[in-house]
Amino acid sequence: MSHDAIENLSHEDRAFPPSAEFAAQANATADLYAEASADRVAFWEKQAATLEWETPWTTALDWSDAPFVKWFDGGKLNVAVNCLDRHVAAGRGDKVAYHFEGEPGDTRDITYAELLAEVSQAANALESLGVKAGDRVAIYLPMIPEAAVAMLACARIGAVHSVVFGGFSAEALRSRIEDAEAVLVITCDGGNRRGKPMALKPAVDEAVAASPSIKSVLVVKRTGQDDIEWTDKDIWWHDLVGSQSTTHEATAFDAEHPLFILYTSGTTGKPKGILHTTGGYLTQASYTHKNVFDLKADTDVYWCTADIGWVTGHSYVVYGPLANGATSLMYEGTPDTPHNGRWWELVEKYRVSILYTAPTAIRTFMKWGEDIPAGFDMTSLRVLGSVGEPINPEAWMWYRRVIGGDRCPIVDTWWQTETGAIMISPLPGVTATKPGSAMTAIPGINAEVVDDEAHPVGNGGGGYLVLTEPWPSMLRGIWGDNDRYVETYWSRWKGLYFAGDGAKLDEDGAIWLLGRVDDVMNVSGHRISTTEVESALVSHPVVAEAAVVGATDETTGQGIVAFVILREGVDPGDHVVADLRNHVAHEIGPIAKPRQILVVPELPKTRSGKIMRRLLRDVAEGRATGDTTTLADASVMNLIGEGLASGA
Ligand code: 6R9
Repeated sequence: MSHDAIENLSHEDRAFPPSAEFAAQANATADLYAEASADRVAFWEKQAATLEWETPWTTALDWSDAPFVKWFDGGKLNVAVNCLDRHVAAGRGDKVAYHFEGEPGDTRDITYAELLAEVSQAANALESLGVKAGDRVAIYLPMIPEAAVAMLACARIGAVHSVVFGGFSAEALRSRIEDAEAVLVITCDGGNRRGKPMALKPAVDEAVAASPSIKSVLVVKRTGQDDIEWTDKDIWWHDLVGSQSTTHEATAFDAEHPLFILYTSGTTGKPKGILHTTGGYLTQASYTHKNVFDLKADTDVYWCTADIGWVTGHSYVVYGPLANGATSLMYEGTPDTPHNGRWWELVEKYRVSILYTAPTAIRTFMKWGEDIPAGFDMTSLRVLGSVGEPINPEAWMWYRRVIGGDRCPIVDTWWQTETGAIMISPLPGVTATKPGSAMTAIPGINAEVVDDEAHPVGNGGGGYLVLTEPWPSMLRGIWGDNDRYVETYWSRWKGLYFAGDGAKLDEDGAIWLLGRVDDVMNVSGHRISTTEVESALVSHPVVAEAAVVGATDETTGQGIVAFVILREGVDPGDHVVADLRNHVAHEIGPIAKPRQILVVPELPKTRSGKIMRRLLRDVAEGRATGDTTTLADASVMNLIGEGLASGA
């Protein structure tokens, strides 16, 4: 496979340094970069030492069997003890760990002491079912407190959890159970979604019927739907967990003991079970959460809107915040129920000070209009985060102005399921941020942008993002498939981790993520990223969201085809398409002018908000659409088809 480096086309001059006031109180200062580059491994040892270890490690980093790594070898710790017991022991048991808000408006505040008691009960319950350290447990739950309890109970007894997003199908659940040979499923009757109960149990019944490895199914009662079927493997959570002792003696596990598997889609059909372990993972989740979000555990109310079915939910709803003793908000439902201001109502109600969400959500709010957030008091906010996709400069500016009141630093955080925790991000009290750039690798992390021959492209160049040194929270492999691990991430260039993302470096050395390399188009020999064209489209006042794909073109190799959603109230009119084509040509250059622009009502997205360009490519090239099982909402492709048929 040979490609020319990506062309560095667009240009951004705006920069937003932190205020002197913010910088003066920030957890992380510029010294952190100097400290980490002076001795990277010693730097990570210092971060690891902020956790509670039962036995200290003997070797900080063992990279002798690369790309298989060991961090903090010889050390022993318990993740749940670090997330719960030590805070309670330090007299912080009455502090709220989660403010839970259900979609119907039911609420529950759970303190660290209460969470510890509940996790202890759940740990006892798992042991009573015969679950042992190293066994795999599938968790298939909506965003309810029991999801965090179930994960922590597994961690406490050394069982390996595999969280499967509640929106996934029975078949997706079954194949993940099979791959990990899970012995237990933790699920519930259903969750609340857009004002209605959404049943989960039927999918579990179907999956478990075809999964001989499953011995029991633990069922949380959430919606109280009375129409659920009951099998002889099913046990009510409240019966079994509720009757256990609220204390549980935790044992410490090796730093490299497996903590969880999380499946992520690969380029081929079979999902990859990304494996994370204990000590290094918790070290980096906790360090990044404290420094990237500037967490002040005593005063902040932190809200990461991610679902626990996504890695962001693992590292930044559960492990990072709890390791740091934070108070978090957890919300069950969708942003549009019962009205489009629900999130901002929650920010006002709980005085949320740190908000971490995805560009897709921000662009949706832009489409709904800024008068909605304007109706709420959001002066409590002080740090804003973004993750999941490149954030277009226009969405970044909107986030800063409308949500952040022009006052909050934005941290655009690049990382992956595989990296376990944040890798590239501004530090909010240090970095002068540029709208749309994740800026630079955080202290302790080494990233580079290289060309086909693995040569650094240098400032002003474009190519592939690689990581050049092992990091504590890196994946330890793909469950049951070491060869695929080496092949997927380490075989393209020796000694470099290939992330699969295109990136460019600007004149100042800031990193601009350009999307997955398979999303890069080749138009008449120019390699143009979908992200740049999408950002140009979103910078036009009538556009709310855009997705761009390269469709086979007889003359140019690939032609640029854009799918756009217009902002609320905009009339598609006669000129819009022509105006937008010219706008892109003006913003980037005539080479990037889309061959075709289609106005659509929705875009196909995965659960974590990533646009599935593969499906749009099918539309653009006039094919039947391929596998849609990972779509968050499977009806979207029909909407697009109908929109196109009606002449949009
Ligand atoms: C955390 C998460 C990983 C892929 C990654 C990249 C994209 C994530 C991004 C970003 C640009 C950011 N991505 N954060 N692209 N800027 N700030 O999203 O994990 O679901 O495994 O996806 O997401 O393409 O390679 P995961």
